[in-house]
Amino acid sequence: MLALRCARSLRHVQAVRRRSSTTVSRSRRERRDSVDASVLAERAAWAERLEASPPETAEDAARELNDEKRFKKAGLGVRRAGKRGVFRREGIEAARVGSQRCGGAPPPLKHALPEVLLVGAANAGKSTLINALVGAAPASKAAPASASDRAGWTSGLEWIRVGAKPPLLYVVDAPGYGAHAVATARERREWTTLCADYARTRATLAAAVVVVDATRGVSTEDRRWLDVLSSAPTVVALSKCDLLKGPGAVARCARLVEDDTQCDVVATCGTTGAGVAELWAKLRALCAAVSVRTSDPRAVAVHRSAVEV
Ligand SMILES: Nc1nc2c(ncn2[C@@H]2O[C@H](COP(=O)(O)OP(=O)(O)O)[C@@H](O)[C@H]2O)c(=O)[nH]1
Ligand SMILES: [Mg+2]
Repeated sequence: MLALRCARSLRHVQAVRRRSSTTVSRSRRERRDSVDASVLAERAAWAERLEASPPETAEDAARELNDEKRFKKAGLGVRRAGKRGVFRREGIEAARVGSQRCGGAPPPLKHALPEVLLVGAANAGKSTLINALVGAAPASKAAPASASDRAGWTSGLEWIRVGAKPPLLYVVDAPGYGAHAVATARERREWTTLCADYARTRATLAAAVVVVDATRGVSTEDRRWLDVLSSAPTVVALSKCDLLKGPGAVARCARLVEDDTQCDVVATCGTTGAGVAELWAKLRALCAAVSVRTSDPRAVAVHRSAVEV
């Protein structure tokens, strides 16, 4: 009976894969325990929804194609082979300055600066996106956030100072949620409490980014976090958009996620840096209100590429 059900679901995934505009199966780079059956099922369902939502008019189709071209051009350039491993369009100095584990206290910070929290499912690409935000190519020595193909790698809140002279703001990386995280149920519960407490009580929280994996769409937990973060200005970053295939898929995916979340959505790709300039521009706008509170106008001056848009 079980074998029959497995074969049926495999046939279903294969059928979706044949006509899908996103990655449905597990790639060779993805770990079996981190991209498990539940993730594959989410991918298949999301791929079907993307397929079933073509643009309504020719104008919409043209707009989708245009957005897609813009997105592809927006990468930060080919990785430089040099030891610093930055994108060709260089970033900003950044360093990990402290962390908070479950049951621990927040780290003492040298500067009172606005903070931007990134939350999202485990393996959604939060740490990679933070590195791209500061211009550090994946796996480079310059990368301040630790990324991994293991869902559940980030196990506490991590403060990353963006900018050095002057420091501009802190980006806070968080452990991911979701049952596929390679962690015990207890660890996952503790992470949820840690992040929720931070989100509810942190006075310097200026803005939040909910990272939604473009191959999986918006999950129930993403929605729950959008609720938890309702008191902070929030933007949704669509990650892994390089894995979407077909004409207009990125724009269509962004449109659907915008409908689902009623939030501003920015399409990004942490491995090429595409979309980070737009994300900075959004964050700059969101932080503007808080910079009044912290009375530090430098706090809203951000990544060079944000100025270049
Ligand atoms: N193709 C692709 N893979 C990505 C992207 N961002 C992250 N990844 C991969 O997804 C995995 C999880 O990334 P990570 O940043 O650690 O996710 P986190 O758990 O949300 O912090 C890693 O293997 C990354 O290389 C992206 O934009 N495109
Ligand atoms: Mg991480």
